[in-house]
Amino acid sequence: MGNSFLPFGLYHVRFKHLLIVVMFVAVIVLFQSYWKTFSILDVPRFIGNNVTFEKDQHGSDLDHEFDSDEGRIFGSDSYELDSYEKEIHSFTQKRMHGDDSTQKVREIDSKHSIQHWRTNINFAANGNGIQSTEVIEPQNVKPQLLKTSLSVLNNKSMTGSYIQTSKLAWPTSLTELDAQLIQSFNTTSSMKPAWSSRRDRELLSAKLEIENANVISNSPGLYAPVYRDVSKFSRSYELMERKLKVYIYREGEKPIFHQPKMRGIYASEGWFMRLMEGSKRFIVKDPKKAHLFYLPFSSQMLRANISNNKQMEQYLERYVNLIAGRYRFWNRTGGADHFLVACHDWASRITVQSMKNCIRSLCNANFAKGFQVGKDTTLPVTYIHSVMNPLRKIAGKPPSERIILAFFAGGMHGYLRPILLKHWENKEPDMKIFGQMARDAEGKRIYMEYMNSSRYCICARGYEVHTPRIVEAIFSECVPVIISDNYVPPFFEVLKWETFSVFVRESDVPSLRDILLSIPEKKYLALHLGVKKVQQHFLWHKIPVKFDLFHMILHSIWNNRLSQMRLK
Ligand SMILES: *[C@@H]1O[C@H](CO)[C@@H](O)[C@H](O)[C@H]1NC(C)=O
Ligand SMILES: *[C@@H]1O[C@H](CO)[C@@H](O)[C@H](O)[C@H]1NC(C)=O
Ligand SMILES: *[C@@H]1O[C@H](CO)[C@@H](O)[C@H](O)[C@H]1NC(C)=O
Ligand SMILES: *[C@@H]1O[C@H](CO)[C@@H](O)[C@H](O)[C@H]1NC(C)=O
Ligand SMILES: *[C@@H]1O[C@H](CO)[C@@H](O)[C@H](O)[C@H]1NC(C)=O
Ligand SMILES: CC(=O)N[C@H]1CO[C@H](CO)[C@@H](O)[C@@H]1O
Repeated sequence: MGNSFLPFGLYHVRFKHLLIVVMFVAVIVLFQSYWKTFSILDVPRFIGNNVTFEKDQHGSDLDHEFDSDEGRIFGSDSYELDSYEKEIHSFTQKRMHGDDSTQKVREIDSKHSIQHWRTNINFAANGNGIQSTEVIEPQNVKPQLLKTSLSVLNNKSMTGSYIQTSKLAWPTSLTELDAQLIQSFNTTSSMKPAWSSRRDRELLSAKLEIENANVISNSPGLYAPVYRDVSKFSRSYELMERKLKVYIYREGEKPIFHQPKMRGIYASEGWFMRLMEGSKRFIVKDPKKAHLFYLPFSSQMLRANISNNKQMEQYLERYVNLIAGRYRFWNRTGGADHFLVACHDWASRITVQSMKNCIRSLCNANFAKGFQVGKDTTLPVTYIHSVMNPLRKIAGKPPSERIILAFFAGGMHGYLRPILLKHWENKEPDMKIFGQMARDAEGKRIYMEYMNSSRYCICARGYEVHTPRIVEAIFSECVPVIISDNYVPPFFEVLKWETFSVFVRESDVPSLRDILLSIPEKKYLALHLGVKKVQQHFLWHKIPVKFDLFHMILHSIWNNRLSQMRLK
């Protein structure tokens, strides 16, 4: 909460005592679960590693911070479990990447150490600030590196096309994901339904209409440059509103099913569930009329009730067997017209078996860990503090008043953030890169002030690839810089992320500043405008409105179902 969005100062004072008690309990539980964890995961060789554990256990960022598995102290009923879970992540990460990446960074480091751009930032009092930035070429560095990146970025800003040649340019990860998406249209085809249905024919006719959509140059309410294809999106969205019918299985017991949790870091799944179950437009009572079937469980509640990975999987498998036995729909497509919406870190893992054909809307959208681009879809992480006022657009400062080049603050979760700090904490006056900020009201105010006054907000992965910072940055009109290899950004099927964000590969952290400085002012202004234009897609409304987050999530699911169907 050092970084939290809303003023929680009052809460903080009131709960200060409670907090201390909870921390104490958490530490004890943690210590116990440490042993339990490794017996569950059956990785006994980790046990010798006590140095790492000590460091993590005493880290002040075990609790509230703004990231996956973080900030659960408010309204948290499974706090201990979360901390315990973080330990597992932390260990696995360190084991899997830790040594490797440290080694790699050392290599990169030596390569880049000569590469200290002498930069002259003039924080002009005239309010023009960063515009007077001047990049002076360093003496020892291959000059074409900078030139390449500049011209590529320049060129990109003009043409909008992908250029794959320069490592310093757009990261391969995004380009690769794009290739994956295109490939998925050709190759991913869900199993042929056991028998065809009228609903399939309706979907196919919608698909045909979308593919033949008239080219429109401006669509009301949509800013064309931020979409892959605004004509198709517009048509597709319209058809979804008119035609899509969803059936929600009644089976499944509370609290795991049918009981949305509306606050905290996993709130996206709760908000979707609440709004879906309350939707008059999309829901049908008769499953025969449905194009899509929703499996209405909360991965957060599942996690809270069952702490064992295997048992969670089995629980979901029993559910699938139940509905497959009771209704004909699951067997018809093997689950391909079924979907789930889940935000917990583990949701991806526990659904990959029994729900493998389903369209999975997941926060933890990791391409390297079973997320299938074109079938699965990314659920944005939205940290909700107040149900009454779920998310709000913040009037950020105009570009001319954004005098800080880049901002980051947060706990040292995962392997990447320590690397980020190692390179950029207290290194350059225009790089405000911090660890955990103070958690009081003042800390929050400062955090907001930084988000408000920075050109770029660094969204570095934590234990997992996803982070609520992306949505946060979008709200404060700060261009998100996503450093999280293999993360598939939300609404990837529809949005052209490179028009309102910057992707930097994890291995390029040492050149982060160069990359950002090499983005021309004109391009930056375009990115900034893009951010403002996509804000509408990341807002929850208690009563959904056109193009809002609820509709966008549903649209991605609809979109992916359509793209898996074959026109004859
Ligand atoms: C811009 O990109 C195009 C290909 O998209 C290329 O032919 C051209 O040479 C590039 N221009 C510069 C200045 O790099
Ligand atoms: C995929 O399909 C498109 C047309 O929809 C075609 O142009 C492209 O060559 C195909 N790619 C592959 C890898 O088959
Ligand atoms: C699941 O968790 C909720 C809230 O934490 C609790 O009330 C309920 O009893 C739990 N159910 C089971 C089966 O453990
Ligand atoms: C669906 O298939 C499963 C496994 O083959 C079977 O047990 C079940 O009875 C089938 N459901 C229906 C409704 O026929
Ligand atoms: C951010 O900046 C805008 C414009 O200056 C201002 O209206 C808003 O109050 C600021 N927000 C915060 C939290 O400082
Ligand atoms: C088993 C093991 O790794 N023990 C180590 C625990 O940490 C202390 C202090 O860092 C080491 O001295 C032990 O060897």
